[in-house]
Order: sequence, then structure tokens, then C-alpha cells
Amino acid sequence: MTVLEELRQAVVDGQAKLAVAKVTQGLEEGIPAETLLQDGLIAAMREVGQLFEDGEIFVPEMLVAARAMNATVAVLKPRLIEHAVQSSGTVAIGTVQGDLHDIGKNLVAMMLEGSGFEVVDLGTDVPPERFIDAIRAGADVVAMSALLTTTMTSMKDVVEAISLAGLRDRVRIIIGGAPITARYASEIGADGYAPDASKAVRKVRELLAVQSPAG
Ligand code: B1M
Repeated sequence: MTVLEELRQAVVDGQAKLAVAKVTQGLEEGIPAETLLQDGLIAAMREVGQLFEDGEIFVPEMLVAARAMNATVAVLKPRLIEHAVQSSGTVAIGTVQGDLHDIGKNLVAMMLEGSGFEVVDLGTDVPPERFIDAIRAGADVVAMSALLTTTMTSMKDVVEAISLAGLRDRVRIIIGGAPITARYASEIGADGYAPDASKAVRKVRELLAVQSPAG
């Protein structure tokens, strides 16, 4: 088995220590951090989702796999972020009400932070009023994540609540997560959608008209 395969298997099996060891080995062997993330960790979570869907594993196994993933992301973090110094704006990010999935949201938050944005992480299961409080406290962007088809509709509630509070002109709204599409974003009146964490950074930069370091 290659290191990437061993990493994938360790995460699927929920073996956090082994997964951390495999990420470390992969880095030592010169595998780029982005490859370890995409082809190791994210691929493993996809496999876990499939096993769950097929009834071969249950919620506890999904949970330990998620813990293994989180442990390895901590090791990769310094290699994934760009270390920008100047603040480019404030982003309030959260997983919407009713939804507890936070791995994707945490990756987006980490990449934004590494790219020079101030990030206010509202956590998971975030009700609309907490996003509104964050705008009142100065957030330039509201970033929402949802992983369930049953919770993605909460994004619309947040957009509506922001409009009702008279704050829509003060903020840009970006959404993402596995069931989300660009079409859904425009349907609910969000300003943007991104399919992954690095594209989320690009989209936020675009929405705030911030130059990327590459120009
Ligand atoms: Co759950 N779960 N889960 N789960 N879980 C899914 C999402 C599911 C697809 C599994 C499946 O059936 N195949 C399914 C949803 C089905 C659906 O709605 N259509 C599901 C289900 C059903 C459930 C429960 C209902 C199970 C139950 O209790 N019976 C339950 C719901 C709990 C709740 O939220 N109320 C549940 C619970 C859990 C755990 C708690 C056990 C655990 C989460 C732990 C945690 O997050 N701390 C869990 C996990 C791990 C998964 C899977 C296996 C993996 C999710 C993940 O972390 N992926 C998932 C299967 C899958 O996704 N294939 C599944 C890796 C992560 C990096 O990807 O989050 O997509 P993702 O983020 C990406 C992009 O989407 C994007 O960037 C990220 C990086 O590239 N992105 C954004 C995300 N947010 C963004 C925001 C942006 C921009 C981009 O801008 C703001």
C-alpha cells in the first residue's frame, strides 16, 4: 500500500494516531499537503460516507473517522495556509442551524485565516440571529456551511433574516457544503458559492475585491 492508501485506511478505521503518523510520513516523503488533504483525508471521508450509506458502518464509526481527520488536519495546517499578515476583512463563519458537521467549515475557516482574513467562528448549529449579531459586530462576510439536505434550507432563513434586519447591504454572503450548488446560492439570494476551501478563499477575495498575493 502507498502512504496515501494507508492514510485513507487509517482515517476510515478511525485510527487517529496512525493517521497522524501517515501524514507525517507523507510530508517527509515530499507529498504536498494539498494532496494529502484531497487524496488522503477528504477521499477517506467520502469513503466513510459511502460505507454509512450502504449500511456497513453507523454514526459512531463516522464520528471516530471524523476525529481522526481532525487530528491530521492539525498537523497539516501550517503547510496549508499562506501566512498572510495583513487583515483583509472579517468573515463570520458557521454551520447552519440543525447541522453538526464541522470538518469542511473548519477547513474553510483555516484557509481564510491563513489568507489574511479575520475569522469569527460561530461553530455549528448556528441560528440566524447569531449571524446577525456577527454582522452588527462588524463582519464583512457571512459564510455558511451545510452538509444535510434537510439543513441547507436554513441558509435561506439566514439570508431572509439578514434582509429583514436591514443589514443585507452591509454584508456579502457565501455558502458551501456537499449538497450546495451555485444555482442554490443564487436562488436564495447569496452572493457566492464555493465547492471547496481554496475556492472559498478566492470567492471571498472576489466579493471583497481583495487582491490575491499573486496579483
Ligand atoms: Co454525517 N452525513 N450525519 N456525520 N456525514 C453525511 C453528510 C452524509 C452525506 C452521509 C451519507 O449518508 N452518505 C449524510 C447526509 C445525507 C443528506 O443529507 N443527503 C449524513 C447524515 C445522514 C448524518 C446524520 C443525519 C446521521 C444520523 O444521525 N442518522 C447525522 C446528522 C447530525 C447533524 O448534523 N444534525 C450525521 C452525523 C455525522 C457525524 C457527527 C457522525 C460526523 C460529523 C462529525 C463532524 O463534522 N465533526 C458525520 C460525518 C463525518 C459525515 C461524512 C461521512 C463526512 C463529512 C465530512 O466531514 N467530509 C458525510 C459523508 C460525505 O460527505 N460524503 C456525512 C469531509 C469535508 C472536508 O467535506 O464537509 O463536504 P465537506 O466540506 C468541503 C466542501 O463541501 C466545502 O469545502 C470543504 C473542503 O473541500 N465546504 C464549503 C464546506 N463548507 C463550505 C462553506 C463554504 C465553501 C465551501 O463557504 C462558506
